[in-house]
Amino acid sequence: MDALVNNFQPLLLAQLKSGDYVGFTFFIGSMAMAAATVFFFFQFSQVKGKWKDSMLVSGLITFIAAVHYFYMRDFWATNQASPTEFRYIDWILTVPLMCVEFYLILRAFGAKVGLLWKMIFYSVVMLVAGYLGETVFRDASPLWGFISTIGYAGILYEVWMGSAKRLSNNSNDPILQKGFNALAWFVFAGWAIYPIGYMTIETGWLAGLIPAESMDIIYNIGDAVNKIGFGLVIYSLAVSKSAQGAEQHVEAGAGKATTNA
Ligand SMILES: *C/C=C(C)/C=C/C=C(C)/C=C/C1=C(C)CCCC1(C)C
Repeated sequence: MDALVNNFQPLLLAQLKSGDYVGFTFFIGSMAMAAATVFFFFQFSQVKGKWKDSMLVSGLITFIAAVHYFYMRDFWATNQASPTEFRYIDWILTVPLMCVEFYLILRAFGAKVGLLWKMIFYSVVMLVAGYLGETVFRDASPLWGFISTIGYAGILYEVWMGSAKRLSNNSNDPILQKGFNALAWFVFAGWAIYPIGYMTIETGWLAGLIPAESMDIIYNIGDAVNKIGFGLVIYSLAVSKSAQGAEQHVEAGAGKATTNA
């Protein structure tokens, strides 16, 4: 029996200890992401046409996060240290997918792939700089945080003032605009949670004010708010637009019936 357990030791997950609150938030994060994924994939069949693409991407974002959270929880429980690599690999996959969500909802109103690439480029600058500031150049974390913020500002500019905003304005579609504005608020207020976590590291501007252990808690809260919240906005937009499409269909059908009669 002992031999059996020992053979399978590498497959057993590290246990969370009582009082390990950071570990708890990793665990809750993995469950929340998994539950959200099931929800988004199940709702896939409830929406019509191109809205299925948007729902699929929402589900992929939370699915990728769920898998990373599973690994991050284990890494944390084993080492009691931040799973920085898993964290940034998760972000480098999911943040561009969030840019894809913007592109998908604006595509019908003339969004070009160029807009998508521009937003992905800003995301990469933001995340690569953040990673370097947390790892290789930790002593100079404020400088790398600043470079990262330039990438973040680029995304903010696109969705609040740039071409993405203009496409939304020109759409003359109140449902789309409402959804777009909600997503823009997530990028402005929700994404601003992350720099707060970053600044708690020992070379950061908030070092001493907020304990450094809170970084992962802050990132975990940010991920739950942003990945699940973003997906729910897309879901409600997709459902409203699908219902509207169905209504127009019925109206068109009714019109035809009258003409025929
Ligand atoms: C699902 C994951 C998301 C939405 C991650 C977003 C991450 C950010 C907005 C990170 C931003 C950062 C800065 C603006 C400066 C400091 C370094 C970062 C990478 C934490």
